[in-house]
Amino acid sequence: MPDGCGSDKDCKLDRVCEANQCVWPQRPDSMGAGRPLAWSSPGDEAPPAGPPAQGMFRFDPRHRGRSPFLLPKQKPEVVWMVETPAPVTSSPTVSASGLVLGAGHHGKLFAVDLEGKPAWTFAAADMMWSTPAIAADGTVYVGSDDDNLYALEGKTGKMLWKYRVGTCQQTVGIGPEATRCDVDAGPTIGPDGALYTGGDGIYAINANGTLRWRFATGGHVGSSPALAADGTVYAGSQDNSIYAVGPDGKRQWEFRARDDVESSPAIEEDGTIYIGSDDNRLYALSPQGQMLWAFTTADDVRASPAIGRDGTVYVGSFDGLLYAIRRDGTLLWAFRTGDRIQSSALVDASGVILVGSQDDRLYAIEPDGKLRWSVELGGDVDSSPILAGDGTIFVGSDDGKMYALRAK
Ligand SMILES: [Ca+2]
Ligand SMILES: [Ca+2]
Ligand SMILES: [Ca+2]
Repeated sequence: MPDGCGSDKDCKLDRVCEANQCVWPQRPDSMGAGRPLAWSSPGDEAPPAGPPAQGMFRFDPRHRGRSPFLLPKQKPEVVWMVETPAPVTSSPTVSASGLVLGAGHHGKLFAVDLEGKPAWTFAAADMMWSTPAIAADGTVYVGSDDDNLYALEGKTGKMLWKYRVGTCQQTVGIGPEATRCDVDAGPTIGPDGALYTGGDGIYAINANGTLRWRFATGGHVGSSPALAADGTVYAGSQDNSIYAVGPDGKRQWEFRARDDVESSPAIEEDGTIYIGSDDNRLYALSPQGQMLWAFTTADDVRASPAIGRDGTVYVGSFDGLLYAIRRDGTLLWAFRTGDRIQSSALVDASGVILVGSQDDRLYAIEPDGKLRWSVELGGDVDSSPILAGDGTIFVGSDDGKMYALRAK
């Protein structure tokens, strides 16, 4: 009786004990699905009617990287890991039914339970950099370098459909034509279930796998689109531009950075868009596409910014520093790690920041910039960590492992 329980205390995460079984409490809305592990924090805009907050890259369509949960005070330990033969750079995702999903460069999406026991795997024809997304109905979406966006049945991993992005003549392997149409971006799920991702442009794909619109760009889009409350879609491209695309798929504006934009945008409550570029800058743009300020670091900003509840923006740079930047674009503090930062930071409910570095460590940093703890893993931590309701942290590493860490 693995799920047997006498009280709610016997149940992991936020499950409750009913009839001696640990079950997910029903959500108070009409969705019918089990309660997600996280919603956007109180005071945020109402969450979109659908996906749980950790059901996609950066937790929700605004991409603020805010967790409603608390990071452990004490240094956590690895409680289990999933081993794969290739780096895991995408961010894990936790489903409302208690599956942890990871995707790796070995080309597979793997689903394990909250104790790391394998549930299913799905193999694509090429590497996966994409963070899996989970819709309210349990459908799992992930992209692959084989140029497809896949929709999978959440319980079994069975493929429901695939959508081929672009018309690249070579779909797999390396080289410009093999990579131009890669689906690297973790799909963003909109309130109506539409999926936003990138390839040889920005794509909006209906929940049934048909194309809603494609917005052509001059370069590959690896940036995961962010979706504003009014339906505007923002994404960066390797053509150096940041685009705003209307719900109709038409261009609203284009902002030119000075180098590739691999970072994914985050949208502040007032509509300000934050995004990094290989030109070493973090940009703050108005909803009309005007530059409010640019903060210059010493190397590429590929990570996606997180926005704290007080408006502080947190982003790492290839210069090895995690920056905390005030709303006006001035530096609050910088925290030095031992190598490049590609990982996008998470902000917990009390403002503590969690980020990985290529020095192989995962750092928890207090809101004042002081180190709380760090944990050494087996390789670069480019993956963006996520946090579950019981304080468990899930993160991938270049050593091929997806880790679960928990404090005693
Ligand atoms: Ca490809
Ligand atoms: Ca650069
Ligand atoms: Ca390293």
